Amino acid sequence: MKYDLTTDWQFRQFGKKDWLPATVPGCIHLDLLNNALIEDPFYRDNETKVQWIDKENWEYRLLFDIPAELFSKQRIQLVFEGIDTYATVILNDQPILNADNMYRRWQVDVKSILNEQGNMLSICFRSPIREILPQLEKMEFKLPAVNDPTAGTSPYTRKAPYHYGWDWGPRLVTCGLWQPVKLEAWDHIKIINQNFIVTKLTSKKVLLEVMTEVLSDKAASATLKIFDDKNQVTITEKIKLRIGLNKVKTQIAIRNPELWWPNGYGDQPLYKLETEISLDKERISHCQRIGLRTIELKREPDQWGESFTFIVNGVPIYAKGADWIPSDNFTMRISAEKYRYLLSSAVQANMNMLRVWGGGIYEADSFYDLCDELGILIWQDFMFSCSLYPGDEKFLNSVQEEATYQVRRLRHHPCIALWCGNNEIEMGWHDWGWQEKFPATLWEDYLKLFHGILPEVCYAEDPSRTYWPSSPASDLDAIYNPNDSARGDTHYWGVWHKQEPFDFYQQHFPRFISEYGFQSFPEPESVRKFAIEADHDIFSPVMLIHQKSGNGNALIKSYMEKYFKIPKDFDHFLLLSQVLQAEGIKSGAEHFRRIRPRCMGSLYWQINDCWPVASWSSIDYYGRWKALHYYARRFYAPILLSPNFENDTYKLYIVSDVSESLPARLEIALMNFSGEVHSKFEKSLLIHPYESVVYYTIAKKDLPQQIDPRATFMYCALEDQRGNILSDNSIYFELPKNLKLTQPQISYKITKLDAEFLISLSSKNLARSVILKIEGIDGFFEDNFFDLYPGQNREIHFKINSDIHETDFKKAFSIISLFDLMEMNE
Ligand code: BMA
Repeated sequence: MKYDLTTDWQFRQFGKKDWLPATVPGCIHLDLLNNALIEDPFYRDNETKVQWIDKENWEYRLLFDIPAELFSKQRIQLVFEGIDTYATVILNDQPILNADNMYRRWQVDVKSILNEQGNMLSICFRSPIREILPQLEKMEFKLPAVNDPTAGTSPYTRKAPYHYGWDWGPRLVTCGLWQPVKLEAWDHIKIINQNFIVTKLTSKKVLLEVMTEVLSDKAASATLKIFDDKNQVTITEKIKLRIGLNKVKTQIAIRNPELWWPNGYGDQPLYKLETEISLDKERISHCQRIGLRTIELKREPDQWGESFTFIVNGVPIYAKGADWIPSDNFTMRISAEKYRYLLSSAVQANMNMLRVWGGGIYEADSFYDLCDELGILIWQDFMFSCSLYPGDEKFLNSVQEEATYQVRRLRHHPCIALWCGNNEIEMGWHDWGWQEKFPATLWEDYLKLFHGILPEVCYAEDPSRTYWPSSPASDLDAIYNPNDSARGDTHYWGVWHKQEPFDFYQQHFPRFISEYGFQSFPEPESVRKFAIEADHDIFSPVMLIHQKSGNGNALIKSYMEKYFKIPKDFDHFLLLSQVLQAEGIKSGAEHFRRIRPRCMGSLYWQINDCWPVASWSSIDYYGRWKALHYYARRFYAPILLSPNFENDTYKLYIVSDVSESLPARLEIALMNFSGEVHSKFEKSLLIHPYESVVYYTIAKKDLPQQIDPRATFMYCALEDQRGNILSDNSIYFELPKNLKLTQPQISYKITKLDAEFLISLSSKNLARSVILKIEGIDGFFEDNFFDLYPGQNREIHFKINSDIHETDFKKAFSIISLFDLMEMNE
């Protein structure tokens, strides 16, 4: 029996008199905001004005009664799903808990302290900064913390590293009850956890080993029943319970199983398994939803080094996706709807894997439930990133508790593909000068944590999955260069951090690329939510506060100069930065797909944002898709037609993530920007399953001499047998800034349908990077940021969230293209 303690909380600053209403789950910043004591930290430069909060201590309290039925139970536990972070908990004047790790669940037996009425629960949160600073002063050196170079307290506290700031996030060091608080009560028995391991899987039958952990205060025989919602499983067994913790093992078989697949490879059927245990008159139950699949990480020697391929149900999967960070600095604001929107956006962009990056949080249950439903595999980092960590016993014990709790919480999800120790720590030690600067004992501490405790927890609690020590890493032992492209996963940051041009992606041949990225700004409508007119300059103080990657804005500008012409208009600059980012990542992503099976995964950095900011994201904080997300849908399509210029030759690759051979027609047209076709070529072909193959080549020297490379392009399209375009792409012979684009002559028609508008458009001449805009109307263009080829007709749907009159829509709607962004008509 459960009883939520989430209403009627109060809070105050330690030492102050008045109590104010608080929200649980919540955090101090949101409570101050809700009580109008601070302004929105995301607005303009407010972040800088709220830095005092994390130096103070804060008190929370709740006066509560409990229902008679719950009070009558033999055992009552007070359960905190998550406490952020240093807190002393007092119940009815008795100290019951000292918390120091936000990533674990805390539970305390409180039966003997509770009253039926008038209980007082109070919690004092100590400043996470002041908790550590005095200890730091006594130390010979501070542990490196890329995100927290000044105070340097972050690595010492088991609290989300990104709260202390990141190169896409503000510094907002929260405290509070960030997860639900409740009472859990029972009489004699309780199921505390359950695990399901697929021991055999064929298309006819799946065998599962079920481990049910039961807490009992009686030694007695009981009955265990397991059944499912599809009526495929019913087992009833007599079990013997001892006093204390019982691990009950059961086998179940499911005939004609429906297998779970990642997005793009099949469906995501899920089985809801109900377990009931009856002992005398007491009957308890537990429900768990699972998916039937096997997953392994295949690492075998091959001609390029060692493979790094995820295999699901025996099928090698090309992992397509991005890195995931927390979707808000104040995580309690992330609703299940927000998760659904973002994860559905990942699916719409043909993604099948996200990496939950190690500087954030272990996400909420609803996140993993949705990934199960949508077929998104999760590369799950443990929450350690870009720092070295303490190696003392207290810290290691705390991590062990945390990891055990998290693995046991998440292991039944079919979406989880891999446990990974940390983000970029092995790389930090090898490549960022840490090895030279710090004593070798820190490396020993590293090994204790990431090659000792974490893999031991994983093997003990979840032997069915691989533990991978770090991202990037090259092996289970830290013996190779962690970012070796011959083995393991790789992060490539030459583009962006080292200012290398986009075509440098093509010099890299990783086995699995788990990070590469390029920044852009959110679109004007999003920027207007945090910046006023006076801030509308990318180098204004407010815009620089919303850029956390050093000289990022200057970097965007210098890349833009390289490929495009710099817009004079601020809004146009924001939009062109998105086109720039999308073009850059497209060139990387297509390359990493073309080189399959050498590379078997592409995760770009990053899909989402935690606040409104210039960042590497493809969806901004408000949920608006940037150009990159529209591009991702194309470059991650199951069939990709990808032209590439190699050794003075244009090569047309077709990359397939599809299991069957597909008959298709390739069409290539060389034309000028007004649509006059110089030459045309067509070819029928069979697309090879799960392969990347060159189907057509043309040497540069064989291109007609008389064409003007600045005003000509090669349009390439791949059609299925019904004439639907599977993938199309174009070759331009010059950089965008050198093209002789002309003002697009776009005509369009708007039709109102049920919950959407249909925009039919075509252009007489080439319109590059067409951007459909709508001002002040909430909704979503199903496609955007595309090239409109001469004479081509396109139909784009705009989904509306509320009823809009056609005339209002027409007034708010406009179209621009690269020609306008680069202000070529001046
Ligand atoms: C990666 C990540 C993050 C960072 C990103 C951009 O390496 O792991 O630490 O935000 O780079 O610099």
